[in-house]
Amino acid sequence: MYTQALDTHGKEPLPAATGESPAQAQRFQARVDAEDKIEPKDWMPDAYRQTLIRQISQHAHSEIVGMLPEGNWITRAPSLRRKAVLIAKVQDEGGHGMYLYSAAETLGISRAQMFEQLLSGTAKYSSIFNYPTLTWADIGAIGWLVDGAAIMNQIPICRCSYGPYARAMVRICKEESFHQRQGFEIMLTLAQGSGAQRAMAQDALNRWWWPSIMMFGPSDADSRHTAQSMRWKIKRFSNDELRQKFVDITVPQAQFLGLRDPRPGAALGSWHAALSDRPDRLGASFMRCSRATDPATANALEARRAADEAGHWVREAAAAHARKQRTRAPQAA
Ligand code: FAQ
Repeated sequence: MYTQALDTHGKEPLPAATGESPAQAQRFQARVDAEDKIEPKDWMPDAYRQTLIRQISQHAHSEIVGMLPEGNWITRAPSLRRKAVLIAKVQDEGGHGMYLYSAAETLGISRAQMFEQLLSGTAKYSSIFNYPTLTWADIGAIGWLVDGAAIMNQIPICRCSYGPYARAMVRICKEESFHQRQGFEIMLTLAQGSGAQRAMAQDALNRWWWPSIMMFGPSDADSRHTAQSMRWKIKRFSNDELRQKFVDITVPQAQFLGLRDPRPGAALGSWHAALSDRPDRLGASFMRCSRATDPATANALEARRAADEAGHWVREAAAAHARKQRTRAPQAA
């Protein structure tokens, strides 16, 4: 019943659904204001449903695409311990994608539709996962900065108004917290190592710093969805508020590691100064990188499509096995 409207993927201004009266919208807002959780069977405005589908599916896609840059390093991890930890982390990210797809499905969209939107490039995912992982230090920087930014953004979502999304986030945040610590530990080991290792850690910070602060989305002035999402308590803080918190926490960590400010001649702690230093970094290049037409995005999507095609026979075999089990079970009983 809801799927007809889903082709818009939350981007078009939605007409009021039949029967969506101002009184209903007011009652809904009152529940949100009273911190009630909205559950799948509750009435909700169509635009609320669409906003959630857009955000949760983008979030799920980010977790799934985000497995790729780290997955590339599993065979090259420098010790058995690091390999085991990285395998566990990558597996966790896959699990996060699955919880989130399940949460989005409660809104009336199917997993197949979400995958189709990812593979066709109509759905977005966090642009950070289009950047290459060149050295082992990048795995440290991803854990420390990318998972660190993810936690900063996602802890408030544990209190978001939509029950299934809020509940999925509780476990995800616990796991992301472990991911952040393992990344920081890699950075600490490198920062305390040889000159070459320290240089590798510094180079990783220089390359991942900007993309990680872009994870919070465009600046508030350019954000399309923040104001309404905050009214609905899907978002609790604006993009710039969260970004500033992240900078405030991360800068002392960089100093503890003995790493230098990645921006030549600028104070690392000042996000606003950073914006005025290099407005291009957050503006045009960020939006370009999040579009399917960007070469890095196109490559990542091509890799996903190839993986989807290569895995087709596995899904078919699993479905055939499940069918066989179902027909055998009653006979056995
Ligand atoms: N990249 O109006 P806003 C992770 C788009 S999980 C690309 O501010 P909103 C775990 C946005 O979609 C990381 N596009 O939008 C991990 C919108 O496009 P549209 C993912 C971006 O939704 C770690 C347009 O810009 N986390 O890292 C990005 O209110 C390590 C206007 O933006 C989440 O998804 C971007 N970075 O706020 C896995 C958290 N940012 O649809 C593996 C949940 C924005 O209008 C390894 N999501 N855009 O065409 C959110 O909190 C929000 O969706 C924001 C964006 C804050 C990301």
